[in-house]
Amino acid sequence: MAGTAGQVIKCKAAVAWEAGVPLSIEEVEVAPPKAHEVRIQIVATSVCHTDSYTLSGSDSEGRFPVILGHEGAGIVESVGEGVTSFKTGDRVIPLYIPQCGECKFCLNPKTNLCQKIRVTQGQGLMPDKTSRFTCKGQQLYHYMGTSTFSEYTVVADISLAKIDNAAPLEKVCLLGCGISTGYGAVVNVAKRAALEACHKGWGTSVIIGVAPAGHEIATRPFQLVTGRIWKGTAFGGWKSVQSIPKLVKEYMDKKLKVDEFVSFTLPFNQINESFDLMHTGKSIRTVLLY
Ligand code: AHE
Ligand code: ZN
Ligand code: ZN
Repeated sequence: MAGTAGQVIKCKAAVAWEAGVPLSIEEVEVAPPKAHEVRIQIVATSVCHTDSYTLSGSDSEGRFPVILGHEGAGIVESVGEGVTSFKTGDRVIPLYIPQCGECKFCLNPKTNLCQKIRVTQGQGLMPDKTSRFTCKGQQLYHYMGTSTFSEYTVVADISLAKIDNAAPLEKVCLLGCGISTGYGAVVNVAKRAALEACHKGWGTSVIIGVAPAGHEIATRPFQLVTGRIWKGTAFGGWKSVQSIPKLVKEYMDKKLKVDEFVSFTLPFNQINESFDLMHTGKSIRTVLLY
């Protein structure tokens, strides 16, 4: 076991104290993992539009103060009681859609939306309804079950994929959301994007983005009457625990491109700049290294 197992770890994190305010780099305390939880050292994380969406205050589930971040990769530091699939030193990618393997959703091949811990995850808490993060004496919320904007984070053991130990974490972190979502939407769910652009009679349009609470989308019924299919998907439809290691392998075998999506690599302290680079369209993804 690591020398830090069982102890509170003090480390660097980007804290969102309130909506609409830039993140602040703070020293936070990360409690040890409880039963069926894993504490991870995040080596690399990237920023996704959904982090920005939640930071803006538009996310109906957004809670503050919080440690955002859901696209990361790291190394297992220690595991809680009853964890059998992971050990210290394993390379891992945290999963904002878990795969418990036993809920009604996991047992249905039509969906990847495991619901085992969805309620507490949406509340910004671990499955036992508590948080592992504190800063300046205040409890911080978790985010999407991952909180990768912290040098150390704690996730449920069903929210983690073990990957090839040789995979470059500063690249495969992108498989935690963006690339998997876009790639999966195409290969698992559809071949086209906009409903208007998809083929009359059989084309499928897939919604993958997030929208502010209360916003709606509309189309002319004609588009559907004429056989076009309109659906949505999260995380590209991948059943996460079993699929992410395969996507990492596809990347290692040079069958899936990832490096091409990394526009910049910056030190973690420059996280607010990576939000700016994303908003101004200068980056597809900025990878942040701790
Ligand atoms: N809390 C949000 C939900 C936002 C949402 O749709 N999230 C996507 C992931 S976005 C990745 O960049 C998702 O997978 N959702 C599945 C789920 O169960 O939330 C809101 O707006 O309510
Ligand atoms: Zn995302
Ligand atoms: Zn499940």
